[in-house]
Amino acid sequence: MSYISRAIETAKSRNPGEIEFLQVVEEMFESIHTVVESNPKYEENAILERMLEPDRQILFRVTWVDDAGRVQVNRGYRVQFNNSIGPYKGGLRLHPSVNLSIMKSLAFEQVFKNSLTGLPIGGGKGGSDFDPKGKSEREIMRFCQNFMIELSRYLGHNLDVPAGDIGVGMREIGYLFGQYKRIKNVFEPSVITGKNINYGGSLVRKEATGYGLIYYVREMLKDNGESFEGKNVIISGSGNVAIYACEKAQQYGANIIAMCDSDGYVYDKDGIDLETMKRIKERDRKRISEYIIDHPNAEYYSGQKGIFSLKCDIALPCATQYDIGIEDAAKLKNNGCFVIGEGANMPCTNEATAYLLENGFLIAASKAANAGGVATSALEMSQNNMGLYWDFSEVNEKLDHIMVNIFNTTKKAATNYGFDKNYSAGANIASFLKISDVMLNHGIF
Ligand code: NDP
Ligand code: 2IT
Repeated sequence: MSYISRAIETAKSRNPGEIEFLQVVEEMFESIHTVVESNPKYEENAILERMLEPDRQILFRVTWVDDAGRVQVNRGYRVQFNNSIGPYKGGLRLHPSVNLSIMKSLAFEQVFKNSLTGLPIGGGKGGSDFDPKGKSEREIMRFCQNFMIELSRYLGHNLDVPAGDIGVGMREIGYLFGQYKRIKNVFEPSVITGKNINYGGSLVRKEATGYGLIYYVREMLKDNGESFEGKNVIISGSGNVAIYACEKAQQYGANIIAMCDSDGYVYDKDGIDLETMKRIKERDRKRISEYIIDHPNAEYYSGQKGIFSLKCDIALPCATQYDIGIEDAAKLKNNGCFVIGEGANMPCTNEATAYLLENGFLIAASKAANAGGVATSALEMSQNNMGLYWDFSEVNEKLDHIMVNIFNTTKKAATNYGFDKNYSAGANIASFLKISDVMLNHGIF
């Protein structure tokens, strides 16, 4: 049995039932087979076993009181996976589906994603099974404050720096930062990113994941003699990542024909009106079904999955993990789609990814393609530490440059290791080489 196979078996026996975590491990390890098996040093130094075990997994109770005066209990998580190249860095997710396996899978991915940005950030992830849907603003504030009471023990600008993810945007970051400031009695802006610009946030952080995704896909298209111009695009999700992916793709001449939330999807053959979408989703926090009130020519269908049955050239899954299964992948192929840009983390199952690659799809893998968010978080930390702030175009140019670099890095690794147009494998190899080099050759144990 090869070293990789044994490491996967160890992961399975140590983490029984952690389906999501084991999926990301297998996906990563499959691409690094040649690298690992060609150098005995990896095994001699137990590199894979060290990479598989988070430095620390923190689980805690969050107690808060709802508007009716009832005491509520949720579970809080922070997985500090690996800080070989910088402080733990990664978002906080508030969603009822949150569990330890999902947290670990996201934290594991974050380690490698962050290394691709070229910036000094390690990997972590956190969150809670708290469901923000249907909660009042005061309830969300009380939850965030109580969550931070415990989380604050484990944070610090050189230790662990969270940010947003599903269910956590600028509003929640404000509640979290405000509570941290009260507990620690210190104004420490680089302890959390995604802040409002009025108290230390960075311009472009809000747009960064969506814009960065489009910059990466632009490079991938260019590499294959293609562009966004005139392409029909579907975007799953209508949150932070989806909205700014839509904005930038439209600026590049793409026609965004559909977007969704977890209830259903909107199909607008004339192209999604982004201002309406921002009003419904960002300002009013309503359901996407309201879109057709202003745009009666558009169509609304309940059930989010149907979005992948639409005819399109490019699909940008920007909602959540494992959104695209094998059946969705087959529908996309049969309808002429040939490009997948992963704005969400791990939006394709391993089976779907294998099928799409076999069928010649160009895939911009999440760990590379959505790294613009965390990269801009690192730029926010730099600005906080310098006490000096850049204007929109300066941050945007830096982001664009970082995404071009990430594309070139992933392409080069894919080419060097015989994976041709499989940029996902390139992302896995390049990030593994960087983290393992530090752990193997530079005394970072
Ligand atoms: P938001 O909370 O802003 O938006 C999430 C969107 O996905 C909503 O439209 C939501 O619909 C939809 N959705 C559909 N199905 C689900 C589901 N089962 N669980 C959760 N959401 C669902 O989150 P973001 O846009 O920030 O994040 C989207 C994805 O991008 C996630 O995978 C996240 O990890 C990833 N990501 C985010 C980054 C960031 O900077 N924010 C950076 C890198 C990756 P509904 O409103 O109905 O729940
Ligand atoms: O998945 C991600 O990269 C994020 N949610 C952003 C993390 C960050 O620290 O900005």
